[in-house]
Amino acid sequence: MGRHQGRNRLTPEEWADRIAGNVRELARAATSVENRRPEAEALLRLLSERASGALIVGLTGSPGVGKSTLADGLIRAWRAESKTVAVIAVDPTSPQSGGAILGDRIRMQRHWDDPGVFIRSMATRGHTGGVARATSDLALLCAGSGRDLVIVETVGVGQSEVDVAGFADVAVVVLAPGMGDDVQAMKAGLMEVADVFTINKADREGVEQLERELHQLPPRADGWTPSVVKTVAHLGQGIAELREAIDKCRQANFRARRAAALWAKRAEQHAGWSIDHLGVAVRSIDKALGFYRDSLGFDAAHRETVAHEGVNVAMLPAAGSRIELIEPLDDGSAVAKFIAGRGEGLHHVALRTPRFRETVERLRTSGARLINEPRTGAGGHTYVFVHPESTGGVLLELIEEKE
Ligand SMILES: Nc1nc2c(ncn2[C@@H]2O[C@H](COP(=O)(O)OP(=O)(O)O)[C@@H](O)[C@H]2O)c(=O)[nH]1
Ligand SMILES: [Mg+2]
Repeated sequence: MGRHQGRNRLTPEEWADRIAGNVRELARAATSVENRRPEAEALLRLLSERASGALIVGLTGSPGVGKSTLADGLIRAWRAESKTVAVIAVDPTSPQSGGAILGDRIRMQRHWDDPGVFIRSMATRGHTGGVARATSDLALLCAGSGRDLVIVETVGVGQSEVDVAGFADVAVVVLAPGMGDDVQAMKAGLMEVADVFTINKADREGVEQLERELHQLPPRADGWTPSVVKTVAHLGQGIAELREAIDKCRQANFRARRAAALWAKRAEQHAGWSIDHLGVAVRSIDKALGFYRDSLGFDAAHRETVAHEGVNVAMLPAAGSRIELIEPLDDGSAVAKFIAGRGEGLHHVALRTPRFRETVERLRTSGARLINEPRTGAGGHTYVFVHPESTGGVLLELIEEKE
């Protein structure tokens, strides 16, 4: 594996090892991840491929219900067993006012000198780039670098900017009596994401009412019945029960499986590249279709004449990718010359990449032979051809994957 250009020119493997035991290295890596540095991509790709024993818990609820105070309680419970913790607090307030983040800091600051606790606050307003992506990337970083517990604190449920349910192993929805959280109104969103309900501020009026409403929720489609736990977070009451409920849900494992699938998808996205199609040069598309359509049963989904390339093409969806049959319009076309020289057969491989411009630049600096300047085709996609002499003997088409 090649050495990346990033931190001290470490390989992603070396970098990952360094982060594992060191909270300051983790903080630096988190900054690279947030800034979407290219070397951080490589690191995340590596971490997403590694098995992780981390438990990712989402703490979601309205501002002020006590999420940070609960996080603090969970940190203490895990630290009591010498387990390491990371907290990612996503805050919708502006970085200027900083209100709740300051609150988070104060509530969790008792851990500031504990290297077993890593806390990262992220303001959503003023944040450049996708917060959802940054959040799941940070969670992946913390989980993949060996933290035992990763808590992601977010506001809102279901339709929120950061849908923690998508990547958490256990999604805890935090409610408090008298906070104006209308269970009926939130029902649809709650039903989808809550694995555990916590009624925090259980020292207040209205707990029973809220509890009743939660128990009246219809059963979930996947058969899981969310537990309902009562806590008084600032007094540490109910934390043990909350932890138990989290563990029970984790053992049920349905979410872990879902999260694993999501991580796999994420890893794929990191790689980002895919085979868009394989181009096969043929003398006659109609004749070739006799095989691909009639014998193999592929549909010719799309046929088109690309005049400036001097070809007719037919696209056949095949095994998650596509086969492009290419037939020369006349003897002057490059494809006609290809067939005359080499015979019918594999003409080019087309790769799709989300890092198109970056890749073209890299090809240029490395001296690869580009056949054309990047241009935009009829379908609106931008592409460039790389000469076989640079690619190991096959014409390569690079296509931009638009994000
Ligand atoms: N009465 C009471 N106050 C609480 C409880 N839990 C947290 N608080 C207080 O509620 C306020 C908001 O808590 P915080 O954890 O910052 O809420 P967050 O915005 O959801 O993170 C703070 O002043 C806490 O001390 C609780 O169980 N009972
Ligand atoms: Mg908070």
